[in-house]
Amino acid sequence: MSESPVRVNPSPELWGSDAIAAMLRALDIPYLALNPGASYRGLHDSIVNYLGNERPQMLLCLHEEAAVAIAHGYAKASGRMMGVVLHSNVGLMHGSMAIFNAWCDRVPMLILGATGPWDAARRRPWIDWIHTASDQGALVRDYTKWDNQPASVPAAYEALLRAVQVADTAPRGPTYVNLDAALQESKIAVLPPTPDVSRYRAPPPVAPSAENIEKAAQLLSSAKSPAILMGRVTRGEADWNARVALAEKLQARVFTDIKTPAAFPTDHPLHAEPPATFPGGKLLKEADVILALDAVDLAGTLKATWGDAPAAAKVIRVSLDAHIHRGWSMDYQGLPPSDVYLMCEPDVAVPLLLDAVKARPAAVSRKEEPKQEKDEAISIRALARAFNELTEGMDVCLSKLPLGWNGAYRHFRHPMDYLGADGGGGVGAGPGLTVGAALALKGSRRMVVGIMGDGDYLMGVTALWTATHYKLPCLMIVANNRSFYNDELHQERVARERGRPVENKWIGQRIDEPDIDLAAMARAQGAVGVGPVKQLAELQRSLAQAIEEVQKGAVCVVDVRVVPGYDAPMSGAPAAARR
Ligand SMILES: Cc1ncc(C[n+]2csc(CCOP(=O)(O)OP(=O)(O)O)c2C)c(N)n1
Ligand SMILES: [Mg+2]
Repeated sequence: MSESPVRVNPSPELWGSDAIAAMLRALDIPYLALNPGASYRGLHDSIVNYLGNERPQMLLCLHEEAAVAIAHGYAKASGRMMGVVLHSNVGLMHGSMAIFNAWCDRVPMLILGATGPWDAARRRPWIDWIHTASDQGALVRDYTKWDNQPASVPAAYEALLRAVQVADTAPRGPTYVNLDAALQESKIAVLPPTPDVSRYRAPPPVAPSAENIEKAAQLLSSAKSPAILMGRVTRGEADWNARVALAEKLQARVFTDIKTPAAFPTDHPLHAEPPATFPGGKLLKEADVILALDAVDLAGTLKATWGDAPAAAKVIRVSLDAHIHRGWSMDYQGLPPSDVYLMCEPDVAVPLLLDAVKARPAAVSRKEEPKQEKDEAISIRALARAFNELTEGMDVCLSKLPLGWNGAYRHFRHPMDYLGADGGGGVGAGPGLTVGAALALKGSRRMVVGIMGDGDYLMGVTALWTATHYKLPCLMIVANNRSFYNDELHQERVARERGRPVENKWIGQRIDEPDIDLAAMARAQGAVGVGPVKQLAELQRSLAQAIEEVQKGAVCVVDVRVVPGYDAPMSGAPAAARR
């Protein structure tokens, strides 16, 4: 996947952007996903001709939204940050929705931008003027952890050190460093020595106080019916095992959230109900103590369970997310009550609680798996069944699931089995998240598979080219209902409420006439395109063919025509839940 530049008489002269490039290497940024632009032509040259396009290596993307989504998927799958470079104001505007997704998903990312020259005397007519903005960082300041526009090479060193440190300090998130074109293109006499980056790393996790752990442990040990709500937890196997051990020691019911990555074996007898968009409800109401492990919307879950009445259960909230809560975006959700508040990362608290709690006797009996109804047409459920049969015993990493996916369709048995949703509900992330995960897992045994809606695929489809160009095997299965169907459901709701014809719900929603050939869009970018798969009888064979292609190293897309309709995807959803 390398693109090696020719080396012709390297000049002895050095430029500001060479120093910045050297710093990116010192910081161990592995890749820079980008779409080019003159505002950072200096840095571009330094990556290619000063660093030889390695460590970091450029990954060319056809759209900035894809570049950011790829870095997002990479961070989700690897736990590590990579970089993105976005051209002046316009590239940043294109990338901004994906930055919002990454922010809401709390993933680390180093975003480099460029502007100017800030010195108006050095601007080329017209173009340098329209692509220079005062306070460019303001465009993304409300959904990045920190931003800066350094005015010198030493200041750029410090800005990059800080940007990486801040992005990687929990709660993690994207940071933005805006590099003035003139700074990049200034000649420098010597390269200032790069600092020892090991002295600027993110701090180790903070542990909660022994007193608070004791309080939490007492509540849990004396509970009649404890429950654990899983939220943003790590992908580590040891952390997974500790969560399982804690649930077993407490005999606590466990609830998982389809918005966040795999956190607990869904086929474990203590796993209460399939991962849901809106977890909680009837079964959670039986709990008298709830341990919430950085649950994304704890207040919403309590509301879904107890309505407007105060939660009857005692709540132990484990989260340091409040450190990142600000005024503009409400992604902090409602304010949950907490009887014990452990302000730390959940996987730091779990082993401490595991030691401190008393074992409770087993009370929960094994659940029965629901009876399977026969599939008559291709629904998302039928698609899931065929996929499950074909991937039995294989290591799969699901990088995306469609909105109509019911958490009961497939079990998660390993932290890498599922990476969670897009964070910010910004449609179009599916392809980029999948390509980013494929980049992180390239060469591993795990096959990366994104199952996504046609709307999601169509908005982000050009991410495919980056996967084919850099040979990043992955499978995208499009659950193609030829509609922005989620919103048909909203129109249906509104029509019913207003006594208007429900039959019109498809208008302004259906993606039909012309019918788009999604597989051809894949083939056009060098991927293998399978489908459209229209008959149930063809489904298994088509998916098998696609899996084989990916195993041989291809990027493959299967267009599966699913009947519109969701199979109760929003279990526990309050009646007025919106998307
Ligand atoms: C950027 C963006 N635009 C619009 C929406 C509103 N929206 C939410 S779901 C959805 C439909 C997505 O379509 P698809 O991926 O095909 O899934 P389906 O609803 O058909 O199951 C839309 C348009 C959004 N969340 N994000
Ligand atoms: Mg759709």
